[in-house]
Amino acid sequence: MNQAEKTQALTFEDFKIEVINDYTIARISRECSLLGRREVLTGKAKFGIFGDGKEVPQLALAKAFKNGDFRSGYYRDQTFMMAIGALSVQQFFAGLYGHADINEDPMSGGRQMGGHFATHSLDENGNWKKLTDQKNSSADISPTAGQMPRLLGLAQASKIYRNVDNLDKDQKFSVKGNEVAWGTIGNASTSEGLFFETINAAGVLQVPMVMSIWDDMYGISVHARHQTTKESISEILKGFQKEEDTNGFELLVVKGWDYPSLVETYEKASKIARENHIPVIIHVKELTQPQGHSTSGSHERYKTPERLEWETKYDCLAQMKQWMIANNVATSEELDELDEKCKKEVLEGKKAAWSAYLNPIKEERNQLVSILVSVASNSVNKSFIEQQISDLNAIKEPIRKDILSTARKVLRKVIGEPGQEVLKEFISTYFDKIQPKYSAFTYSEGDKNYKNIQEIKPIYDDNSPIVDARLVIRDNFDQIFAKNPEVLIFGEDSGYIGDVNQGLEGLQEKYGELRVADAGIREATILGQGIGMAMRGLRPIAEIQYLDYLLYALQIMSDDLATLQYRTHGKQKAPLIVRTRGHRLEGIWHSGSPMGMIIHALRGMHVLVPRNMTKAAGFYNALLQTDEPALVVECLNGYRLKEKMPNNLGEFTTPIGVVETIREGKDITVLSYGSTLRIIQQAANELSEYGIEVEIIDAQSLLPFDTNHDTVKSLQKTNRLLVIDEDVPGGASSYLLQQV
Ligand SMILES: Cc1ncc(C[n+]2csc(CCOP(=O)(O)OP(=O)(O)O)c2C)c(N)n1
Ligand SMILES: [Mg+2]
Repeated sequence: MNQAEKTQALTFEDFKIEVINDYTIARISRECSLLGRREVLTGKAKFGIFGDGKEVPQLALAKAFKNGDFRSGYYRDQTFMMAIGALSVQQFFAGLYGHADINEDPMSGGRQMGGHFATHSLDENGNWKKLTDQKNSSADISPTAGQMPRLLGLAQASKIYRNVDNLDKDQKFSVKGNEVAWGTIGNASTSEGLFFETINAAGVLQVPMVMSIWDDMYGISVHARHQTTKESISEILKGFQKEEDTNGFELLVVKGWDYPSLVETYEKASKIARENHIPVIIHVKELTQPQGHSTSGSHERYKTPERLEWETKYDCLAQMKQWMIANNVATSEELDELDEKCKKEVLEGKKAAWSAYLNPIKEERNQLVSILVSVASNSVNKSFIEQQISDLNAIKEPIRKDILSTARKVLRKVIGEPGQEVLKEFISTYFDKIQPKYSAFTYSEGDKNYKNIQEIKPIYDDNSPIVDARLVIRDNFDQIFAKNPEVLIFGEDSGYIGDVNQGLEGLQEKYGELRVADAGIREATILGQGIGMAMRGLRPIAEIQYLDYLLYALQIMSDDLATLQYRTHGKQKAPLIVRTRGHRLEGIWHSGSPMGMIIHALRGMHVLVPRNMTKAAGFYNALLQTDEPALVVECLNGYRLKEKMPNNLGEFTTPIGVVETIREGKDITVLSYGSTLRIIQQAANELSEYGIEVEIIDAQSLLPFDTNHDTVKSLQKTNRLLVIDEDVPGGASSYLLQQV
């Protein structure tokens, strides 16, 4: 061999190794799906939804995926997660078993079903890791297409980092905006409005987003003819294609079993999106679902024999194998041997996951049993307790409920005996130890929790002018933008005219079109822009024009934003501020105050209802010090009222979770919030003429509410409570009553 031949041979060797490595990952992933289904059907796991039939395109995606990039996808992506090194076989099974330990199931610590993937953006102390040094996956949610709005924001962050100065000096989140946000979605889920809303917005914004559509012609049992016009998503998306001198998308179509074409397509897409910030859609056709949709059914019920036969032949792994043999990458025998090896590896990983899941519980059982043995020795109920011990020991695979209910059954019998105290102690320490595994991180548990924010009062002097209240909020935003380069705001009419009530007047001119931006009329994706950008270290403020229209975004706030810290066991966060305005009852949609609906949907967020613009400004200043998502509802009829301009704009804070007594009185406590307070104050003045003194409390913060219990203290004094608001009967006022 001469040098040239040697180099060529070497390159071919490298190529072979890479392809075999790819195939191995895909094969292991397939074996996980096959064994995973069996684990569910034999009762070890409750439900399984797997990535079989979608392995090969995910290898191609993983090859094009670089450090700093983000995925926003759905439950089919296990092969991708394995290929980027974020999911091992043992972790895959830990997720399937719902192992309540974030070190065992790094996707969610057992909080989500298997198939909901995530990487860790935060360290043990809740601080950002260097996201540009790792491959990132935003945490999946179950609602189909729910990953789309967030994807838009993840992509937009790159655009902001590339074009706004003085951001991210340490390159923790971005290296010059070179990161791509990769979306995945099933063909049927493209029927959702969120899909189309996101595609349109990405075309307008021109952000580095690559959207893969895994097309297997079905959504559970429902065929493409019921899902998609022309039965082809790429056909109908053609109008979004970029032409010379227009914005738009690059649109690529590729067969899901064609490994070399997939690798080429993904490389191309990556380059277009990364370098030029042009979004790309990849329609990956001819995929299959070898085991059907999930463990809840079998696809023989709805696929024809011809379709099933086609799926066997065009199974992407079978096709990749054939291609490898045809191209001398490996022989058929070598691949069969490799398949066997993968199968063994998966079996071992599964076993390890099951022991890791079961052993701590067995250990807890042993602790209880040894306590019960000693309790029994001094008890008149000895034989009853011994029976309980033997029943508990007989359970081959105990769960925590078995342990706790045995402890309680025995406790009921030994009331009054010396064993009572030991058992009570066991039960309460068991709860203290175990409960956080299931409930921690509904809110941030780091030092940026709202409880750590100091209250700073607004400062006035004799010369403080009295102004239209909108100027207080505007000048406060001005300070916020000047001080914090990572803050940006966007919404309908928020840019050029500075919002419908001119609370942002002149700020676009001052801070640029990227930081103070107009957005299309598309509330869900305005929210998604905020979520995605907040997940990449920016401090977005998403503006929803009126409270009445928050409902379009409520689903994504509830499912995605409010659950993020919880569902990742504190490993991801999106400290997004949502700004809106409402209250004042003027019609069905202009403008109501459906606060009950909102606070019940948004546990995991703060919901704040400032009564005036100074209070609102103080909330924004406070929220920027926390790392928790929040909704601020300004009073729609408050912008033209007069308020005194504070001297310390951008600094004073309104405390979160603390009420304010705005009038003292001894006869009745009236609790309210927002616009109604002014009416109540007038009524209180009238009542005073009749000798009735009303104590008025402004709730200000509905979630969390009154953490100092000041309302109860007032009630102890007055013995009477009236809760007033503009919501429907049984709405937020019922919540307040329940809290008090
Ligand atoms: C909003 C919503 N509606 C219904 C479901 C139940 N569901 C889960 S997956 C699915 C079908 C999705 O099909 P497709 O997008 O083609 O993905 P595939 O499973 O075929 O890969 C449905 C209806 C859901 N998770 N969310
Ligand atoms: Mg499908």
